[in-house]
Amino acid sequence: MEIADWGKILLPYEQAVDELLIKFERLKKEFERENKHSPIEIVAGRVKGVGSILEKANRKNIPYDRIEEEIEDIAGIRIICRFVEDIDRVIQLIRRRDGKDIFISEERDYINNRKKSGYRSYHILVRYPIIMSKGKRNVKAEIQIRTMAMNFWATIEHSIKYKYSGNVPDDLQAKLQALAETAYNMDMEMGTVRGEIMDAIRIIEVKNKLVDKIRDKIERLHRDAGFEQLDEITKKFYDVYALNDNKQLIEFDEELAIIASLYKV
Ligand code: 0O2
Repeated sequence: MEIADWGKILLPYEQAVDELLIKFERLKKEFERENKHSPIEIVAGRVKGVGSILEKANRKNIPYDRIEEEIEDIAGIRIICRFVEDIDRVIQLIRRRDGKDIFISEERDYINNRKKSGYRSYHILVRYPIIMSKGKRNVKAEIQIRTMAMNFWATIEHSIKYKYSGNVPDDLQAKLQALAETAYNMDMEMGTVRGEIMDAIRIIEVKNKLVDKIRDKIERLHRDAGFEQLDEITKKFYDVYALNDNKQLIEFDEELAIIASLYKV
């Protein structure tokens, strides 16, 4: 395998990551459009760098000409969730696509069976078909699903492992294992106030949507119907907004709807 070949080799992986990113982003949008809590908070994707691929091949004694067969995470997607419960919902969403646009080859549950390092995450290994100019290719990809707390821990631990080239001193390793438990306990605690957090998020989302509706009505009244009392209505809007009460915003929006119908907007 020539070093100059890598650009070409990685092309299908890049395409798979791009397509999968779009698909998971669209799923997230679907939930948001329906005013439902999205189990997907953040989606990220990357194609492993050549240095990282070679390092993994050396670490696992994989001959360079077997890299594509043996390394499962050249294409990687990471889905970050707010709550541990959301991880299960994401797994179900992916399983529902199995055999359609995604083909699951293996699932690795490092949440119930955490790694010795303390690492927690749910991995789904898939084959993802892409169409290139020369035809179809099934690209291997790894989807990692984890909470924000698990991700925070994994990011920190990854950098430390990199700094010590994998030979992390025992005391630091023990500290990291303890921190992994702290992160997991936080996830568990968050789960107990999930309802409260979701209510708070919903209130903010409703408020932001109301503000957009009100702004749009005022804009149309001014632009399409020559409504002139802009200063007055703007002041009233800011006063109502300052009350921090969605009911007042709803009433103001209804008043505006009456004015809009009088102006035939
Ligand atoms: P990168 O740089 O994130 O891509 P191995 O790599 O030997 O641990 P394997 O067989 O490739 O494991 O599969 P596994 O266990 O499913 O792990 C694949 C990926 O999961 C890793 O890829 C990491 O991203 C993540 N991971 C697994 N174990 C740990 C861990 O202990 N700590 C952290 N921070 N991440 C982990 P890469 O290629 O190792 O790294």
